[in-house]
Amino acid sequence: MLLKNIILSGLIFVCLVMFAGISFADGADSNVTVNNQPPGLPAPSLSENPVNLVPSGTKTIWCYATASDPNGGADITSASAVFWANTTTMGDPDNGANHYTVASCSLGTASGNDRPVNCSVNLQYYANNTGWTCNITVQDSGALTASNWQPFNINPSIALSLGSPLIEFGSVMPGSTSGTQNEVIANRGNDPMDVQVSGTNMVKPPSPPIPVNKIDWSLDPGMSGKSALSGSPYTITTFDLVEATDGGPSTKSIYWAVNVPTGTPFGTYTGTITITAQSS
Ligand SMILES: [Ca+2]
Ligand SMILES: [Ca+2]
Ligand SMILES: [Ca+2]
Repeated sequence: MLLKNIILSGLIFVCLVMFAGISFADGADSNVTVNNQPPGLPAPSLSENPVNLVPSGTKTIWCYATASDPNGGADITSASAVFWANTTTMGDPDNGANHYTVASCSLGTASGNDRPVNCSVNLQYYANNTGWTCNITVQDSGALTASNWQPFNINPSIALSLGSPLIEFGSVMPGSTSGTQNEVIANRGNDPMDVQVSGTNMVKPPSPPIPVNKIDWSLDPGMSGKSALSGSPYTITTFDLVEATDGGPSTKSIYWAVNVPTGTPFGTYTGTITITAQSS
């Protein structure tokens, strides 16, 4: 009986060792190396194409795409973009007329392997009217990258601003000519421009008006080669005012004088001179 118990105990003991031996298999380590895979990027889209600029201001456009990464969308950690006119190359320095770099684009919320990328840029009003390219580059946490690009166009923008809303000829004796007044025209578009000028009679009812053709304009401060203003628009085709640059606005003056006919009653006469921008 005692021997049986000893043997039984021994068997039980052996069984426990075997059981314990099986349960030790739960502690084995597992190990796999997941490789970093490069991100992917489809051709981006533009928020507007062709782009219509804002005269005198900046126009914000977006170049955007949904990047993906086999390691999950969150593996995409940064994005940058370059917008350049086809008169330059991607590596050229930035310039408001033709080249913009966006060092850091915004990344959307990762979803599965995808992550939206949005690159916005503020284009100056003098950004060239030509073909452009937007290139986006995304990078993952392992510094692997993907790039893609999309062409787009910027429309011509023809616009001007006036240095003063009022041309004051001052006090003039009947039968004489006013001093010469200067109106500064600034090119607020992205292409060389001419101007069209027209005017109205200067009036002070019930007095007879000062006829519009008594107002002269010239591109010369000495009024040489002056022309009489008319109610019909006249295009000054030699104006040829180039577009602005990063260095500042591009301006040119038109000079004005009025000849007051003899017999004009005293008082203040007012009229309108219209100056509009034209494609040069
Ligand atoms: Ca990756
Ligand atoms: Ca241009
Ligand atoms: Ca011209």
